[in-house]
Amino acid sequence: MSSSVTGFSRRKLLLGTAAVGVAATTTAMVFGRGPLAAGHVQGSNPLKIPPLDLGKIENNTRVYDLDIQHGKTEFFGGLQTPTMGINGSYLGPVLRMRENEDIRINVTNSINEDATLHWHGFNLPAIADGGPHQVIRPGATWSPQFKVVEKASTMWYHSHLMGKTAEHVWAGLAGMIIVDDEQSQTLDLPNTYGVDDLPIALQDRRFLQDGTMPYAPSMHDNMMGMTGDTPMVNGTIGAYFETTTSLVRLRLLNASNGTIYSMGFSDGRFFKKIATDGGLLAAPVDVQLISMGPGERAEIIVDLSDGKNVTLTHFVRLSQSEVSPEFSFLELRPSPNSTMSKPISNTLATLPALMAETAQNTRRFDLDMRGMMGMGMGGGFTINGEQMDMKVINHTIKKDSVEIWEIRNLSRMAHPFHIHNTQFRILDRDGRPPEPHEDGLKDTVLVLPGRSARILISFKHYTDEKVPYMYHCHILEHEDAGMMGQFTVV
Ligand SMILES: [Cu+2]
Repeated sequence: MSSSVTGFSRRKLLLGTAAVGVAATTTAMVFGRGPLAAGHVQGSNPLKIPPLDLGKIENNTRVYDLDIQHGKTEFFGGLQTPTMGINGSYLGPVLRMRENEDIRINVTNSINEDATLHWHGFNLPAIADGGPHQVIRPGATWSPQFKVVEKASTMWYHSHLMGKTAEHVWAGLAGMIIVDDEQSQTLDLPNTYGVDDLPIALQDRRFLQDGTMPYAPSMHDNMMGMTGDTPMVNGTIGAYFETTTSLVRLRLLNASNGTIYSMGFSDGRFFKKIATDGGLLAAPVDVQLISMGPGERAEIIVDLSDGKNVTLTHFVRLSQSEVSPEFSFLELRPSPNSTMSKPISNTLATLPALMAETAQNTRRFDLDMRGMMGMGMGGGFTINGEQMDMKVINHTIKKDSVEIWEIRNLSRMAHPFHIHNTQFRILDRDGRPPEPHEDGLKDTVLVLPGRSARILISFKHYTDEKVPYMYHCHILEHEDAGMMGQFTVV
């Protein structure tokens, strides 16, 4: 593909995933001349906004019907790319639901192979989780039910089939979920879907000349995570969006297989981060660049009242103070007739104080890669020296217990560590308290090489003696290669 096809210039990745991971989260980074000189990049395709799916109410339950299907998607003019999607050819609808609602999701598998759908970020019964043990056979329908106990947040769903998560997500089996709650709806925040409140699923893909994007990872891809040279938002390459309000809320989701994004704007402008993975922060935090591993979400508010076009961009760090634009994801074009938004609320949510002393137990999780030189498919990635075994329950946890999990990265690349069935808080990173912009509810924590993070975690509401939940690296190639373990809550 030539760059003229997309309207965005594309360059080779300057740094591998590990090196990109070094671009740690920071709130006061100085942009070098590079990105400023580069300016904003013009998009050529209107941003695709996934349909909003509110389900339907049946017997006080909100019911969604999802269909996993094969499809063909036109990413480039005139070329049909074989893909997979949910209720469509690529990705899925945005499901919207409220705290305390009972929901049921009827998931029909219309592809010719097994699949699952995992509800990433939710505290829910193990049998409803949609992990590797809840396989949906071709032609079958799976109907998990659960009560939404989460606060207002941006969650997501994706296939989580043992050994095939990476391939399925690459093909398109993922979608976003928006949770609302009563308190959040009284806040002054942009909240009109598709107008000033936008779902932004960030991905990168690698295309062949014929327009196909086969999942064919090399040895290097299996080690570093499968990455692409073509960025897309909601399946839109070279996306632009015409804004009509001075403030816009972007619900960022890193839905890539293996790329750690450092997200900011082409002119280096500051923006406000208002939410982490599992909900709103206590207060908005001003940031210039945020680091997001695969699986992580961040809600941000960008101020466009200066009327200037600006591009949502993934940067790579060149030095302590210099970054270079790597992927131009989305051009925002303020309409000259834009309306002034209300200033956003200064207080967003009430988060409980972190009390490490309430923990009854500490567990350690050592992330490592061994024998990298001779590593073939499926080898090399371990947690506490072990690889995922569907028949082994690695940890049994008491319901309602509070624990500290210490995640240590002994390897030479960054790993986003995700835990099912819970929203946790970061206690500290290498002994230092988390920065304000990540001091909120999390289900995935990015741990850089040689670093560690301690999290405070509890397991509420549900028990199941037999059916486990997963914890794993969310670089999907690592997960599929065994960097995953299982726990039950009893
Ligand atoms: Cu990993």
